[in-house]
Amino acid sequence: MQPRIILALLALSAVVPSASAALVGLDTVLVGNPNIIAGDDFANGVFGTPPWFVVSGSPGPEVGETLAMHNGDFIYLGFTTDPTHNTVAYSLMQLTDFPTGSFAEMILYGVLDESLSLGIEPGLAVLRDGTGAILGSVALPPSSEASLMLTVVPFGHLSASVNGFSVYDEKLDQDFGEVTGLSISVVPEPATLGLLGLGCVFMGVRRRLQRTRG
Ligand SMILES: [Ca+2]
Repeated sequence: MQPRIILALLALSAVVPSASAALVGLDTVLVGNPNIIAGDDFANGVFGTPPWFVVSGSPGPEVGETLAMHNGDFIYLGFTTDPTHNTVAYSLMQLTDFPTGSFAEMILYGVLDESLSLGIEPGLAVLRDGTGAILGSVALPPSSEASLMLTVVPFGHLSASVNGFSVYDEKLDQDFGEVTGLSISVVPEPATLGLLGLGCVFMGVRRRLQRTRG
């Protein structure tokens, strides 16, 4: 990860509220093309394999095949992409214990400085682009478990679903290059804070850095 990105992540950590009590068990997380690029089944008892970057909070421990995510925990996984192979990116995040009042968000970051955020709270899933604009949403039946899927074809199709309920399934209006990173966050109440999107904050920091770099 580039030093500037690390600095951006550290800067973000200053604005994320500190951890509180609620826990979400996080199961398998994968990104693939469709060969697995990065992922973790959280089964080895060692957080950081592959190297997640802890932006805020204190995720863990890994127990069994789940990672405990507390309110305010935000972890980031960046990876090198290969434009000749990363034609499709799919991602999967499974929440095994997702109590009322929780909010969780999975964000894919693209090489074109774009992002896609799939956020859920019990009963509702919302997909947003990097500007925070809502691309789609769906009401969900009550469930303490959630399986989030985001599949992106660069310059093509985007599909997002939670527990099999479609949030979005059509061509993207805006280009989204190869996926360069994935973040997972669980944020405290009020849930509306989460729906505004930590990803938007993150992307704002990235954009400022891009401009600085450019
Ligand atoms: Ca692990």
